[in-house]
Amino acid sequence: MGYNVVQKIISSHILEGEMTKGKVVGIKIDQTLTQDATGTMAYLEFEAMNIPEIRTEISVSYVDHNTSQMGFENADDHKYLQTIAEKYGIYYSRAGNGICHQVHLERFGLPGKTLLGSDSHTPTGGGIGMLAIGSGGLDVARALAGFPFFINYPKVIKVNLFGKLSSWVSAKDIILYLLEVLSTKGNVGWIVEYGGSGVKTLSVPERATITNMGAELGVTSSVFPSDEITFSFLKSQGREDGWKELVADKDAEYDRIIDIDLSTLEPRIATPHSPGNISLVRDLAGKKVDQVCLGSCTNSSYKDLMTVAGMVKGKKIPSGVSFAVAPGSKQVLEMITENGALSDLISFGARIMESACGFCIGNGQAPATNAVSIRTNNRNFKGRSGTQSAGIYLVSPETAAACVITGVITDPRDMRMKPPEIIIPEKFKIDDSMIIKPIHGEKDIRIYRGPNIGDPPSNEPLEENLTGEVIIKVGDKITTDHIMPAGIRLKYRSNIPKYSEFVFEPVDTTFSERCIANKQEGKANYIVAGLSYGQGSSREHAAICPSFLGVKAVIAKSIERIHWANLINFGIIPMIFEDEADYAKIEQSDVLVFENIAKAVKDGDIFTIKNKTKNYDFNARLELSTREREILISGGVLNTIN
Ligand code: MIC
Ligand code: SF4
Repeated sequence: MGYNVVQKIISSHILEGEMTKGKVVGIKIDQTLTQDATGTMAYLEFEAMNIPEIRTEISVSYVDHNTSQMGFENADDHKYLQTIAEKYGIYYSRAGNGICHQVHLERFGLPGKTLLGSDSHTPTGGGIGMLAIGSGGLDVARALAGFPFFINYPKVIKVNLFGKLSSWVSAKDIILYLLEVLSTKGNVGWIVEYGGSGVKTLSVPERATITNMGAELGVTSSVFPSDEITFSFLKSQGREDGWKELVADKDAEYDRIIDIDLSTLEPRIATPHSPGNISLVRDLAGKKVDQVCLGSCTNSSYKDLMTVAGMVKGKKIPSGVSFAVAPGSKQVLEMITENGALSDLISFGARIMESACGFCIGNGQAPATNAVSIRTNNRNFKGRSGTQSAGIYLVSPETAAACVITGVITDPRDMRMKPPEIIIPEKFKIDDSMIIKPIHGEKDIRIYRGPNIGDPPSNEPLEENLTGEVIIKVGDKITTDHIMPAGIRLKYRSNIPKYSEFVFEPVDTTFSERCIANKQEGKANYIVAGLSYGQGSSREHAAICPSFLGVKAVIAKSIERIHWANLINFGIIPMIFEDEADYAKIEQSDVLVFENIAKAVKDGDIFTIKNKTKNYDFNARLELSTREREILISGGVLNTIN
C-alpha cells in the first residue's frame, strides 16, 4: 500500500515509535516558530534546559501578538526575545514585520518539512505542504533542544476537492463548510489531507487559509500536497530552490473521505460565539453591522487585501460602520502601498492597523456594547474581542467587503458588481530587513530581563494521596480564552504570579483567590468540565497558571489535544469520566479524595475517586502514555529535564 502525504512526512521524520494508529510516535522537528505571547515562557523554559545552541534547521521568533506597548511590559519582552535569539541562533522577526504564520509561509516554510509552533494556527504551513503542528511553548522548547515531538499516530481524513469555486465564493467558505460538517469538537487525533482535482484551483495563500482554520476543527494538522502551484508561490518569494513535489501515492489509503464539490459552495458565516456555528450569509442578510475587520493570520494575504481594496475603490464607508484593516505582513503592506491599493482602502474610510494580530487577539478595536462585528478572523469566542456583549461573525474577505460597503450583512453575490480581477505578481517584494539573522558559534550575549519577566514556575512531584475541592464546574467547549484571557491581560504572559490572578476571569472572578486559599491550607483544587475542554489557543498559560494556583487535576468528558499536552507538561492530571452521567452528579465545592493517585498514574487505566461530600465513588480514565505518566509523577516536564 502506498503512502498519503501525511504518512510520507511522518515516515521521513520518525525517531521513536511505530506507524500504527493510536500509538505514540516521536518525530523530528525541522523548524520551529514562536510568537511573543507564548515565546517568552517557551524561551525561559529552553534556558532552563542549559543547551548552548538550538538544534533545529531553522527557528524563528516572531513579535506579532503583544505590540500595543501600553506600559513597559511588551517592550521589555521584545528585548528579552531579541537577546535570546542572538544568543541561541534563532531568526528574530521584529514587531511590524507581520503575523508569524503569514511571514513564515512567505519566507521560511518548505514542503515536506516539519514545523512545530507555539501557536495553534501553526498548521497554516500545511498550505505549502509542511506537516505543521501547534503546541505549548514547552514542547517547542524541547524541539529547539533537539528532542522529538510526540503525537498519537494520526488517522487521516482525505478532503477530496473537485470542481471550481463560483465567483464570490472563496477559500474561507471551504473551511467554514468543513466546520459545518465536522464541527469544532470530536476531531482530536485526526489530520486532514486535501486532495483531488480541485486542489490545483487554489493558490498557496488560499490553501493556507484552509489549513489555518483546521485549528478550529481541533485536528492535529491539515496539509495540502506540494505541486506546481507551490513551486510558483515559492518562486514568487525567491525560494524555489526549496521546492519538492509531495503528492499522495495512487493507492494511498485514508480513514475517512469527505467529498466537496467546490462549484456548489456558497458564502458562509460563523455566528457568535463559536467558529462551528455556521450559516449561509444570505440567511442573515440585512442585519445591521457596526464594525468590519479585515486581517488575522487566516485572511491577510496580498490577494485578500487586493480583493477588498478592489471592491471598495471609489466608494465611501457608511457612517455607522467602522473598518479596521491589518495587513498580514510588511511584504503585503509594502506591495499594496506601492500599487496604490492602500490608498483605495484609506480613501474609502479604512483605519489601517499595524501588521500584527491586533484586533484578532483583542488587542484594540474592541467593538461597542452589543455591536455586530464582521471579521475575517478564525475565532469568535465570547469576549475575545474585548467586548463581552458584542457578537463576532467570521467571513471571507469578499463577504467582509460587501458588509462594509452596505453597512448590513450582505452576500457578495448580491453586490451587482464583478469580482475584482487580481493579478498575482510573479515576483513579490522581498525585503527581509526586519528579520534579524542568527549568528552561530561563540558569542558573548547578555540576556535582557525586564522587571516583568519571571522564572518558569516550579512544581512538586505528585503526592501519593490528594484531598481537595471541585473549585469550578464548567460546561462544554470551554476555550482557553475562558481559562486564560488574552486582550488587556496579555502583557502579563511573562509574569506567572500576576497573570494567575486572571484565570477564569470571564467565567468567575473569584476563581484565583479561592484556589489560593485552598492551596494555603494544603488542599488540592480540581476542575470539572464537559466536552472538548481547552479548545482554541495553544497558550500553555491555561495550564501553567492553574498549576501555580494548586490545580492538580481536570476531570472532563473530553479534553482537546494541545491543552491535554500542556496540562501534563505542567503536572496537572487530565482525567476522563468513565461514565458521562457522573458529570451531572458532581457539583462545585464537592470534596474529592484521590487515594493512591501516584500509583494509579504510574500504571493504572481507571481511577476511583471518592466524592466525600455526596458520599459516592466514581471512575475516571487515565488515558496516558508511559512518557506522560513519568512526567506527571515528576510534577511536570521541567522536573524531568535537569
Ligand atoms: C490565539 O489565536 O488564540 C493565539 C493568541 O494566537 C494563541 C496563542 C496565544 O494564546 O498566545 C493560539 O492560537 O495558540
Ligand atoms: Fe494572531 Fe489571531 Fe492568528 Fe492567533 S489567530 S496567531 S491572535 S492573528
